[in-house]
Amino acid sequence: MTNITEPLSLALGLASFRSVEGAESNVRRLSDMVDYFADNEALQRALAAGDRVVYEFVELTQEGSDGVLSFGLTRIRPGLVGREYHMTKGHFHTHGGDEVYLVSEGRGVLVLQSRQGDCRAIDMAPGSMYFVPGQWAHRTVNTGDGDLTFLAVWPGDIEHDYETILREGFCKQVLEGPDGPLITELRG
Ligand code: M6P
Ligand code: ZN
Repeated sequence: MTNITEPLSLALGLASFRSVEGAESNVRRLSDMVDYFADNEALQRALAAGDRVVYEFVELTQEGSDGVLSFGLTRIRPGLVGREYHMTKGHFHTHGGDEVYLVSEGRGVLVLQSRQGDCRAIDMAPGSMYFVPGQWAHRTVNTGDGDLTFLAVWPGDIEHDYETILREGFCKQVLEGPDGPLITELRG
């Protein structure tokens, strides 16, 4: 948890975010992603070769309901588990709360799913921003050959709900196809 009361300027890199007092570093490895990737056999095969990092993020979380913002930088390494690209777990915000992304490097797909079952997949590219309305679950997928790095900004008073995604999965999967990423509709 942080309490930032002075103006701040940060380069969009994990190291500069980590240098802020109170920054929380998170690493998600293959072993943290069991039940998230669809092909469990492929996940177990990959794990046997080593528990590699799928993504890292550094968060500067501030608590408060008076317009306080939290923000973080996420870097997803390139890679596949079976035919599925490396991705974040993805989550809903328990009581809503919008989120904004700004991509600094890489190529990817933002998968969005509303509580009513609407489903979207939006291409992500450097220099573009993405707005996630509060009621939509969000997952980011690295479809490129290099890192996918993006800034995220969200309200200080949200809570993350991973349970719904674990239970129900996402409505779309992003898979490697013969001519690039292939987005398959699972439902919705
Ligand atoms: C971004 C934000 C964070 C999120 C992180 C990792 O930084 O959306 O809120 O925690 O990515 O994603 P996840 O929590 O789904 O693992
Ligand atoms: Zn979020």
